[in-house]
Amino acid sequence: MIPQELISKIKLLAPGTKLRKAVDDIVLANFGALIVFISEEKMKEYSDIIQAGFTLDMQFSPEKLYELAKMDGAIIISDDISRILGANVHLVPDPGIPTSETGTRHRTAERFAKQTGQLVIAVSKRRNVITLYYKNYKYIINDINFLITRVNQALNTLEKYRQNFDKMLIQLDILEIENRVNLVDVVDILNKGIEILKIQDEIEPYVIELGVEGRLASMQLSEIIVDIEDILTNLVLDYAAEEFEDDKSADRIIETLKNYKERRPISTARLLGYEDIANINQLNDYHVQSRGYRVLRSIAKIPMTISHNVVKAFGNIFSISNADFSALKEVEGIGEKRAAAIIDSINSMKSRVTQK
Ligand code: 3AT
Ligand code: 3AT
Ligand code: MN
Repeated sequence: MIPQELISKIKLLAPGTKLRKAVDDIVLANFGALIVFISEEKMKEYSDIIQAGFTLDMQFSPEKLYELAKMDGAIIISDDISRILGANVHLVPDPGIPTSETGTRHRTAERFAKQTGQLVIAVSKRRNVITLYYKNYKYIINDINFLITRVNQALNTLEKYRQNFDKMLIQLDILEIENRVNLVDVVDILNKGIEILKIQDEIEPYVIELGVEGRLASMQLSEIIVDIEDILTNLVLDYAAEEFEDDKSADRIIETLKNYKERRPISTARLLGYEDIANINQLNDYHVQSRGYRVLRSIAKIPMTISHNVVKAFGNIFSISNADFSALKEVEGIGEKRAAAIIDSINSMKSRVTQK
């Protein structure tokens, strides 16, 4: 996983930014560059390791950066990328700082970033590679075509996973209405949803790195993911062995599941609080009842506090699904509209039962 603080730096260099335009031109012209990002105040602070060269103070533009890259030495740019502060500068970071690079430009870039904690970009003249150094991180900017292929592959996988997830949800609706849910059904759908979130986490940095080139992918991604997190939260609220007071506790369980290397049905069941589940047979035969949060919140769009009242009044989705209009309306916060929304949701679930 790429850490968030590094992702924010990768973003600065994404296609569509002025900085990327300049760097792409430098690569095309086979120039090479060493670019340091630093605030004016910090420049004074580091006067011993940023030496000589030309002191400049002009507005940043990709064209100017490109022209300055024709010179030897490093180029200094303000860390908000608004001004060019210097060019033809010699950097002398502490030679005692370890570096794995060989060329002087890249060795200098890595050491400078480690010593100062600032962002440094090295463009290799020989290899046409853009490398970003920040603190102790080193990140080689990916080729756009590689990124696009990779992101599209992941999106295809995600779409298939989502279709499966939706099928499982419809199946769960039916089981809930018929009061035939077993723990294994819940655990399987939870694990499938977590897989989807994991793939999303994996490709998100690439989508960010793609910048404007990744806009379409970004839209597709949010389209696929939209409500997954909410559904998973509600599933945990519905089926955790012990009733939770709020979303936070449920989300903690989802985080823990995400961090598991592999998601096994039994360990997921245990995480939900079913600690006596020892084998798959037990999991398959363990009858559970939904409290009803998913149907109330995700399908009928009832707010949490009021859903909570409904769950308190009826206990589980099976009782809610058999409650009539007037019984629902007696619940605090449920008026005509919300009672109707709940009944509509239940009816559409019931119609699937008869369809199957
Ligand atoms: P040119 O006139 O461009 O040949 P220059 O004095 O402008 O020389 P550059 O900054 O272009 O020098 O560096 C050219 C190469 O010299 C780059 C690097 O391979 C080598 N070089 C520069 N400084 C050192 C150093 N301290 N130790 C080893 N090699 C160095
Ligand atoms: P290439 O992959 O060849 O572009 P490199 O890491 O092999 O990069 P070189 O030794 O070939 O690096 O040096 C290339 C240029 O990098 C020379 C000089 O313009 C710049 N450079 C190298 N060291 C420094 C430094 N300490 N400060 C400023 N500029 C430097
Ligand atoms: Mn070289």
